[in-house]
This record gives sequence, C-alpha cells and structure tokens, in this order.
Amino acid sequence: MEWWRDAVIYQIYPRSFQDSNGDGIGDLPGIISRLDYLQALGVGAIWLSPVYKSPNADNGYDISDYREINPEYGTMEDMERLIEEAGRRGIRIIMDLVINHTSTDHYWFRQSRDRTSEYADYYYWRHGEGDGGLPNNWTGFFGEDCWEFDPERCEYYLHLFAKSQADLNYHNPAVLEEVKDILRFWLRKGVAGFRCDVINILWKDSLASSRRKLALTGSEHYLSLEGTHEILRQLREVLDEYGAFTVGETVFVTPEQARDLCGRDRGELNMVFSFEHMECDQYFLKWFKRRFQPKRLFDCLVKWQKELEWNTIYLENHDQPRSISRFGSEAYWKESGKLLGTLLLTMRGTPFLYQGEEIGMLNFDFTRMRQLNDVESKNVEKVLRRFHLPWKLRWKIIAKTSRDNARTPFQWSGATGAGFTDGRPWLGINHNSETINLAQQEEDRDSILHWYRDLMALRNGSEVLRRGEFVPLEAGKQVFAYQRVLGEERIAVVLNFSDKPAHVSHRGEVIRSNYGRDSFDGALSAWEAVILKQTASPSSTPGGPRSETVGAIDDHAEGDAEDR
Ligand code: ISL
Ligand code: CA
Repeated sequence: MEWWRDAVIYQIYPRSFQDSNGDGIGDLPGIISRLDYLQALGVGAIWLSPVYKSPNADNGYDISDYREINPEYGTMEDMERLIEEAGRRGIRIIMDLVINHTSTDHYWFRQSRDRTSEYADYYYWRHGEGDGGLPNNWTGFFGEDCWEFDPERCEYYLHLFAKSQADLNYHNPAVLEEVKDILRFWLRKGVAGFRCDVINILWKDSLASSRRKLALTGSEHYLSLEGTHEILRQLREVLDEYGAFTVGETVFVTPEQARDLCGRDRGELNMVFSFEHMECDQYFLKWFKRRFQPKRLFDCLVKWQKELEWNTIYLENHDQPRSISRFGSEAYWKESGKLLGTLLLTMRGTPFLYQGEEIGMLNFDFTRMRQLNDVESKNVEKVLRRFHLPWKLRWKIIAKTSRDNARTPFQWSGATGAGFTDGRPWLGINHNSETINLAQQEEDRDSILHWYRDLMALRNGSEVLRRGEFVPLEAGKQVFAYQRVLGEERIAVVLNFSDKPAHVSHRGEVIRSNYGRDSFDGALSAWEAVILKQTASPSSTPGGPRSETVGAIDDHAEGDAEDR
C-alpha cells in the first residue's frame, strides 16, 4: 500500500540529466537510456521536474500546456515509453504538478485577457491604486513586485514568481475542476503521483496590502490557509481513485502546519518538503548566508524527526546549492560526500536523492553572470545592483546561492560534454567533470557512488532502517548520532561533521564505516561516518527515548558495556 514509505525517490532535472540527440538539452529518450543505471542504484521512484510544454522562463515551472510534452524533451510517446520502461524495472514515475501558476503563454491566460471570455476570472486581475500604483504592496518570491500590467486588458495580474508565471485564481471553482482533469489525464497514463509545487500558497484569502516586511510582504494572505486545505481534500478524492501519492513543496511551514497538510487523518498530502533545515546556514533569507554550524542543522533535523510521524528527507534539489559545498568539505570531498549520503539514507522518512548527489557533484564553478540561466539569480542580481552593492559582494551572494549550482549537466564521464551531450550544453558543465564523474566512480570500489549504492541496498533490505523509530543520541558542535529502533533491533549512526577528529562513547559492531574500519573504539577521523549494530539494553524501552531531549555525549553511555 504505502510503497512510498519503503522507497528511495530520485529527482531528475530533465534538462540536465542526459541528452540523446546532441542539441545540448537533456530529454526523455536520454532518461530512458539511463533507467538501468537507476534500477541498479536501488531507486524505487523517479520525480521528474516539469516536462510539460513551456516557454522556459523558469525551466518548465511556467507551463503553457499541461497535456503536452515540451518538444525539446521529446513526444508523448516518449513519455508513455518512459512510464512503461520504468515500470518494467520496478520504478514508479512521479510528475511535477505546478498549479499555483501557469505560463502567460497558456491558452487560459491568453483568453483571460479578454474580460468577456469564459477564462476572464482564471487569474487575479485588478486595477491599480491611484495613479500608477500597483493593486497592493505585496512582494514576490524572486525579489520583484508581483503585479504586471497587461495593456490588452488594461489591468494588472498577480504573479508571485516570475512575470510570466501568473497566479491562478482558486476563488473561481472552474480552475479546480480543470486541475482535477489534468490529474486524471496523467493518472490514467500510469503515473504514481505528483510532487506539488508551492502547494501551500494556492489560496489567497484577500488581496489587501499589508505591513512592509523584509521579504514576502503579503504572505499572511496566502501561506497554508484553510482554503488550501479544502483544495487539497478535493484533489485527494481524485488521487484516491487511482491510489496515487503526493508530496507537497511547502514554503515556510512549521511542523504544526506540516502535520495539518500531511497528517495521516487529514486526507490531503502524503508528505511535505519543509525548508527549515535548508535555512540553517542563513540569516532570514537565503541571500544572507551565515557560516554553517553543524549543530544548527542537527537540531533542526531532530526537531522535524520528532514532530512528524513521517516525512521527506532531503539535502539537495534543483533549487538548492550542492550539499558537499554547503554542509560538507570540498577538502574532504569523498569522506564528507559519503557522510552526507549516510545521513540521507539512515534517517526516518522517505529519502529524496537529487541527480548527481550520488557522485558528489559540487557547486558550479562559474565566474560571471553571463554563465547563469536562473531567472531568480538574474532578478536578484538586479535588485542588489539597485541597492548599490559592489560587484564583488553581489557575485559572492549569487555564486553561493544560485539555483544553477545544482542544475549543471550530470557528469557521466570525463569526456568533452561529460557524457551528457555531444553538442553544446544548455548550461555550462563543471570543470571538475574530468575528475568527478560516474565512469570513474564505477571503476573505483571506494567511490561515493559505490557507497550510495551499497547504503541503498542496505536500507532497502533493512526494516529497521526503513521503518524504525528515530532516537537522537547526540547533537553536539560537530558530532551527530542517532539510533534507529525496531523491536529488539538497534542501529546507531555516528557522524563527524568536521575536518577535526572527535571521540564519542557510542559503541557497537561496525556495519559500515567510510574509513573501512572493522571495529570501533569511539575515535572518529575527519568526516567519518560509522553505522553500528547495537544490542538493546534492558533499561531502554522501544519508543521511550523518543520523548527525551537530545543529550550530551556522556548522558548516553548506556549500552556501552554490553556492546564492547
Ligand atoms: O528556490 C527557492 C529558494 O531559492 C524558493 O524560494 C523557491 O522559489 C520556492 O521553493 C518555490 O520553488 C518551486 O516553485 C518555483 C520554481 O521556480 C522552483 O524551481 C520550484 O521548486 C516556481 O514554480
Ligand atoms: Ca536533447
């Protein structure tokens, strides 16, 4: 039934995965040609970032036809073949569902410009305030105003993202009916479910101006409101006809709001992508980076592990910088890559692995704006310029945060084009592709790739790793340790997030070590990750320790004596 509790889900950013025809753009036949690779890796489902028809202002997150495949990626026949070929390998396909907005190229929007058309109210159209003023003072996600004037209709339309991504108006019931039909269309083709883009902002309760904030002025009028819950319940009815699964991308959610969106009894989503752990290395907004302090990440992960019965686990996606560059150490690239993989694959929840993470791909080494494609980076650079920030500082901010860091083509080999394309890639290939690539790591038994493959097999074959309770043991300045507990079984994971060595009191029989150890005396080298099999101590009752607060090293010496 709930297959998604047992699977590792792999995210593909189609544009950058595998090109099959030399035009420099990844495509569906390219993905099909790599299904054997994904099957051998141990993937249970693929989440495809959007492949629908789109003018690509935001690389597919601006959809102009929900029932057509972007010709750059292939045809509907290719898509059907992908679903079938993946299914044959035991891999489900999850589509990206972007229903907060459509492209302004969408037929609905084009019709909507005419006030007499049946689509007139599909979007939020408003008059400006006074002379030249916008309908309200809200600000958008990409650092701009969120109203654009349309000369044909002589009104403004709302766009919380880029100018060409117009927000749909769910106060018009016809819009939701359209969306239900789109779901049915894809479910009938055999997709297993949807990743729902910015799904907690669908419902806007009013378009009133509000008090100016540093960012997202107006968001109290649309973040996780009851109207959105109602929409999700209605969509669930359709999804249930097909036994389909959903994961919602939910911006700015608290654990409490997340429970309301994906709790078992709610009949809405199955899980959510929360953002709090992605914000532990910033002040308020991602543009204001702060030094990464591992403890902040650990505390946040523990909080979410405790607060939700089940949720997603992820360290990367197409909007975030690469995790080694961010939470690991490029100097200890291999060790920290394996450590982050261990974290991803041993916590409780459904792991989402982003393409390239399994070979330790790093942030893009671009040096100028010209090399970027990301609409968000371009907009933000403009805003920073308006604030007269010097180029050096602007660049520092963009280089660390640009979404293109994770969007460079997959590094399949050390050849020109990195095995991704024979042509000119749509976005630059990282210069490190000569050393960091799949072909090299297939040969090297000690590679990050082999570590992932091995841990995925371990997880797929271990009920305690898939379903066990999460019990925090230690969340210090550099060491994160936790147990997974199921009945009598106990597995401890000990991770040293530092270039410096560490010492811990946890013991057990070594199942995996990224330093190849076969016994463990508590000493951890730089970026060392060990997985230990422990025996249950008579004093600890299963489930009991879950309610404990995260203790310091010495508070958790229990079980030591026995395990040694
Ligand atoms: O990327 C972010 C942080 O830099 C977020 O603000 C992001 O815009 C937000 O998570 C919404 O993301 C999703 O919807 C966007 C699209 O650009 C993203 O790629 C998508 O993941 C608009 O559809
Ligand atoms: Ca292509």
